[in-house]
Amino acid sequence: ILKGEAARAALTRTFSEIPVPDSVLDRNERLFGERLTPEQVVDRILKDVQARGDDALLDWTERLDGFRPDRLEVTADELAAASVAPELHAAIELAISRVRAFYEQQPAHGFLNHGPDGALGQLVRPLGRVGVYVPGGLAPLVSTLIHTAIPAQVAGVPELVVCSPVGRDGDIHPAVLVAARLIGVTRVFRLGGAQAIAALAYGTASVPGVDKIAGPGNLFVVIAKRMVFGQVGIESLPGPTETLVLADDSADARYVAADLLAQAEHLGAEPVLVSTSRELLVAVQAELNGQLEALPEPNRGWARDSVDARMKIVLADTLDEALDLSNVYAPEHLCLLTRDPWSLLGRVQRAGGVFVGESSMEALGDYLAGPSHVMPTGGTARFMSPVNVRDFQNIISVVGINEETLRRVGPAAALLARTEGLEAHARAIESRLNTQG
Ligand code: HSO
Ligand code: ZN
Repeated sequence: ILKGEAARAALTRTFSEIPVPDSVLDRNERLFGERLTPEQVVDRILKDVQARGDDALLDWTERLDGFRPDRLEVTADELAAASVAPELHAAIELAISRVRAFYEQQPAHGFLNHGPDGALGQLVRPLGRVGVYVPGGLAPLVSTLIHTAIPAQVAGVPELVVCSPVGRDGDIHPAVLVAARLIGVTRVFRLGGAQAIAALAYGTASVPGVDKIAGPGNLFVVIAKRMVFGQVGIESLPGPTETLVLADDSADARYVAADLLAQAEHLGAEPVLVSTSRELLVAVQAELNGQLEALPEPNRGWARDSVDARMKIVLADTLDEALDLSNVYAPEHLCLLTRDPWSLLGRVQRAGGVFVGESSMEALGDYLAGPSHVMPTGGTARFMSPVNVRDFQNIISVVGINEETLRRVGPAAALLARTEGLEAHARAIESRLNTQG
């Protein structure tokens, strides 16, 4: 149990490169005959896709994912034929409609104000084509497709392109295809990893290049996104997930433990518990062990790794100190399990999402509470926001100054231009000042 300065130090993030597990280097050695870093592998993939297009996509998919798809693109017929059990179909529809209803409330319009200066404003336009990466390795993340594509669609993006690696059973999970169809995604490709990011960034004969790529991914996906940024927009670089549960003595230890474990079962996750009650901390630790044992494999193993390797337990003197520590940590998810959670909201400064009270568990937010579950990780909540409508729009500034205003402010602009040594700028401004009025 951490306290005071030690707690603050444990929750303060320091800059770190993405850790590369030995297993990745071992695998690279097997595949390439040398211990290439992930950056070196990604660099090869990006260059090859740029040079050889679809052939490179097929070759890398075969080499890295162990299969060679007959066709990269899911056909319209396959998309139409995908089906899941009726209850699951209804759950997907419910999630889509709730996420859509949430983003339809986000103010996202421009303005054009005709005033004494003339007209000044911002036009807001949707991006033309957005690529959504849907991880598929360990779990088919149908929710991630919904939580990324819907805000883009609400933004007005007309074309959504989805890339997802095929799972163990040899194809993209039907639930992902059904969600894509219900959302109205234009095109779906059986493509994962860095090669998918390369395809979306550069475009190939079969995969259209996009304006921006959204959605989380594994180490190789994140590295590829970093490398293509600039060529194409990147919505974020989500890393391993983290949750900070802030609880007082009124919290139910069973719920606290359950929420920490829901977090812990994500690979590499960091569960954090901050409480003002030592009794609660002790009770949660006992609960946690019990609930962990009761989890089936492989989830138990994943959760145990997160708990053993990364879980932090903090005792705070006051709720104020607890909030202060949370703001330092800037968690992706902040769960408030206190007597009066709403009273704390005003003091939350940095977090991806706040989950207020017992019936708003983070796991619900992962699926269908409303806001996207793609939230800033790793302390990036200091400067980033959850995926939202604005990520998929651009703003065009409108300048429509009238003559009268030009006469008033033009001389100052010309002076600034000369200060910068830019004589032609000054003359462009003054040419109008001399001829007018
Ligand atoms: N909690 C994860 C997202 C997720 N959970 C998807 C389940 N499915 C990262 O925020
Ligand atoms: Zn989750």
